[in-house]
Amino acid sequence: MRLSQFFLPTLKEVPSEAQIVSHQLMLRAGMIRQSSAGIYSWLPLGYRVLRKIEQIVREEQDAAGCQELLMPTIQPADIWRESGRYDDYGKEMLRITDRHGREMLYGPTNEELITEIVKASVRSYRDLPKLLYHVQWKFRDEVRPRFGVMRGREFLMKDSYSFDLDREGARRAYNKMFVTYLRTYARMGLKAIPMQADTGPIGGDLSHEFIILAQTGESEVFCDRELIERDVLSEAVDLDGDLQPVVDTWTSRYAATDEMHEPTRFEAEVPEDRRVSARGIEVGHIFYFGTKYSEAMGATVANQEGLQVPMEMGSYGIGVSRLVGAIIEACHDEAGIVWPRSVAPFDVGLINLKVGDLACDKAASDMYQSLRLAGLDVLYDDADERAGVKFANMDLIGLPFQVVVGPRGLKTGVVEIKNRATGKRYELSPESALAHLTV
Ligand code: 5CA
Repeated sequence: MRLSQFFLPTLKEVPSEAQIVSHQLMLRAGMIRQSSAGIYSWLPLGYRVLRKIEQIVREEQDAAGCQELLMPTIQPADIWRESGRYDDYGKEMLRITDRHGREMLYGPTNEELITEIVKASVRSYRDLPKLLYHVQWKFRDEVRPRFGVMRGREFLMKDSYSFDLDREGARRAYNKMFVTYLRTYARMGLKAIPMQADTGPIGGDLSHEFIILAQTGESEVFCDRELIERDVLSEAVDLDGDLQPVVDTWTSRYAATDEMHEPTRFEAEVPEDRRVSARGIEVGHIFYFGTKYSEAMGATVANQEGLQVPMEMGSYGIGVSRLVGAIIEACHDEAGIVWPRSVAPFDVGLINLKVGDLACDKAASDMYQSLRLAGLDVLYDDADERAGVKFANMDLIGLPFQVVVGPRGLKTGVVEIKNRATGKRYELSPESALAHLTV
């Protein structure tokens, strides 16, 4: 993509309405624009990141045998009356009446709708287990939407739902999602720690929040340092095997949000030098709630004895749009965003320092072609701007690598590569630069 053609409305000033760094940087880097309180448009740069995150979430869900479908954003009120949540949900639910006077709502979550779908076609224990998910916009009329996409009113969530015959089956599904979540966040360059959690309006008696540590986190969290130091991606797990021992290695160590924190237990179980108390951002939440919805909505199957039993269910959410902000909270410096490679909007920012100079134009354009041929996503700064502005903008949008083509370097046949995360710079021939970036 050529910067001269790209829609990237960056801002020089820090917008006054933005209190936290991720919100400031998302506005400054031209990733989002507010449409009304807690509701945002995703501009091209931001949308690229959102899609990358979605893709990682999808790949890991698919690997766990979870099947993707798509449910609508608008739901009928009836099914929420059946589950008993229509009144309980209160003002957070956006209620709508259609032209025929039918009561509808903009879904804040999908337990009812998925139960309705599965109930209509699953009749026997032989049809189970089922693990289904979608990635869809939700609406919650939060009292205080704030921190940009971190606490929005309209936000993108991945929500999965499991249906099993019995508790053991439901536990297997829960464990599968537990392990899958750890991998999902690790692939985004995040360390997410599962913490025992309150179940709130979703209900149930087993629940974990996945929390990443960041100074601006909304909740205070307490955990054992060993959980932070684990390298999830290097641990091989068999998703079809018994995952309980793996889950136990996480849940046997202390980790709790302030709602669930027990100071005396924390001190008894965790040696002083390993006690971490920090702030955290909830990037996912998983629930086992058994037959809460299936019983209320009559979602039963025939078991091996031919008896009708309500299905055992769980639901599993990931805050896809919140993750964009959360990743920035975890990955930035004074100059701007520092994207982990796996979610970066482009792999490389190519800067032509002297647009209009024949040698620079040719070298930059050749480099642009070669990088793209090698399969990299490149943002090519071909705009006629001062070098200082170009560097500042590239640092702000935080692409993992910058390649700088300038007249001085070209005289000795080199270009410069800058690693955004480490700040290290290398002067290399264009061929070596290409090799360096495509390993
Ligand atoms: N039905 C369950 C699981 S599918 C559910 O709705 N869980 S939840 O309420 O915990 O939401 C799942 C995730 O969505 C949260 O962990 C959080 O990361 C994200 N989320 C929740 N509310 C918001 C919000 N207002 N803005 C942005 N993300 C949100």
